[in-house]
Amino acid sequence: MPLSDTREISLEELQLAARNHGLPLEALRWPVTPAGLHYLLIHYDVPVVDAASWRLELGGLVEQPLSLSLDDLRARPHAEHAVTLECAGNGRARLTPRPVSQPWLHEAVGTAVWGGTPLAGLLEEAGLEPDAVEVLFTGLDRGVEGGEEQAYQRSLGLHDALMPDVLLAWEMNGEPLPPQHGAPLRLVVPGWYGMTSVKWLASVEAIGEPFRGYQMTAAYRYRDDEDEEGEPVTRIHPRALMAPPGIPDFFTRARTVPLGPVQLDGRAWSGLAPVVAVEVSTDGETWDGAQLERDVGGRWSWCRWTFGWDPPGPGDYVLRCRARDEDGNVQPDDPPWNLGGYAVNGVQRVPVSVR
Ligand SMILES: Nc1nc2c(c(=O)[nH]1)N[C@H]1C(S)=C(S)[C@@H](COP(=O)(O)O)O[C@H]1N2
Ligand SMILES: [Mo]
Repeated sequence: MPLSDTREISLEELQLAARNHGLPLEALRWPVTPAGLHYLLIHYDVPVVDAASWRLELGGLVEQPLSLSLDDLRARPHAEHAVTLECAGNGRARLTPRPVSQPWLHEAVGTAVWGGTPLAGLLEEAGLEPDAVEVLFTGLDRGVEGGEEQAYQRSLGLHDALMPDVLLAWEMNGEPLPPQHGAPLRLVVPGWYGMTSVKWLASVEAIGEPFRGYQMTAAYRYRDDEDEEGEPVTRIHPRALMAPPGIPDFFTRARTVPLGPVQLDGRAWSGLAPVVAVEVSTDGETWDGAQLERDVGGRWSWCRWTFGWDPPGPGDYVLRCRARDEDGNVQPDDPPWNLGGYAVNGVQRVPVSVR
């Protein structure tokens, strides 16, 4: 990924940002994100797919390859999970130097109720051959990235592909998938950064060697320079976000809050382990615990947090929040730099003016 030393966002970055919108932070107040407010990340073009003639080809190292229409899939066991998806590049835009790609600030997140059938059931039905080591997912979308023409493809090791909550999903919030979210069928891998959840699925293939495609070996690796092999980006690191209080300035989005007690609120999640604490700082020095509440889903969806704040007087404040999970992962103030700008989960700062 090229790097930029200037703070100015280029027209190419703006072009990506206008296609791939984020969650407006006030939409953190919905337990389940309405489809149109959920963030989007589309590497190439949204493909136009005729759902009536579309089929999923499930093959490779299996005893019984399957070719499945949507009706065939609907005849399989149905499962639903509320899942918080986050783009691995969330937070990238604030790095210096800045990896030039989709310039996310904080907002590449959303929670939807995904409905479909467990992938494990279909792999079992097809019967994995003993020499299968990974499952490869291929989307119908094509493009050029890093100079290579390609279909969007990602793989998962067998252990991860067989996790019971991994879905082949044809529904989002009880409706058929919208085109931009992967219609007619997508993968949903709970707890993992979004790139894993391949949209517009064409095929699912059991393979005998680790897949070395662009999205596995060139993109989505933690590394400091191109020559390093690096570590793969997998599960979502903890993050808490605040729905900014008060009202925004149209251009700067700086907040104005009337003097008096105010309830701060937001969401927190981690794909590594359940969130156990959210702390809030209103003075830049001390941290106090927020109330946590699970108002949607189970392990794979974000929690709501609330915090009562009574500002000591009029003035300018910087509000901050941070999440900690059960494994002790906490959000750093300044996360380590990496070439792709992945998992940049630094603490959110929300300047407010109390009047
Ligand atoms: N086929 C395909 N699947 C894809 C992508 C893509 O560009 N093509 N983008 C991935 C990335 S990087 C993310 S973060 C998520 C975004 O899912 P959403 O747009 O439904 O929020 O989809 C993933 N699946
Ligand atoms: Mo992403």
